[in-house]
Amino acid sequence: MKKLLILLLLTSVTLAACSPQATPQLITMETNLMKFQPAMIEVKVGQPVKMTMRNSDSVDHDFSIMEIPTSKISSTAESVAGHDMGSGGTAKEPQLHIAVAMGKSGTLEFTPTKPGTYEFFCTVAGHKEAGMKGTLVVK
Ligand SMILES: [Cu+2]
Repeated sequence: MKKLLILLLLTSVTLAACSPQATPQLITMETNLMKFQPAMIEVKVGQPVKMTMRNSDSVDHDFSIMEIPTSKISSTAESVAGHDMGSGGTAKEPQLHIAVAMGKSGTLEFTPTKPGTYEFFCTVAGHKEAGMKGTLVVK
C-alpha cells in the first residue's frame, strides 16, 4: 500500500513537470551598431516566448530564422515601409520574422516546439555579413 502511494506521488510530480507552462519567457533584444544584443538566446521547448525587439540603430533591421518548428506565431511591429526581405523572388521566406524600423520596437511571440540550435540573422542586404547574426538555443 505504501509503495502504491509513493508511485502515485511520483506520477503526479511527473505530470506536473510535463504540463504546459503558459507563462511566457520574456526576452529583450536590442539591435544597435549592426549587432544583435544578446547574440545568444536560450529558451525552453513548449513554453511561449515573448520577445521585444528594440531597434536603436539608424537603419531598419529584422530578426529572422529560416527554419524553426514553432506554434502560435504572432507579431506586433511598427511596419517597415518597403521591407521586402531582399527581393529576387527565389529566396525562401524565413519561418520566424519580425522587421523593426529604426528607432522603433516590436514584439514577436512564438512557441518553440523542437529542441535545437537555430541561427537568427537580419535579412537586410549586407547586414548578416556585417555581423548581424546570433544563436537561439531551444532546450
Ligand atoms: Cu539589419
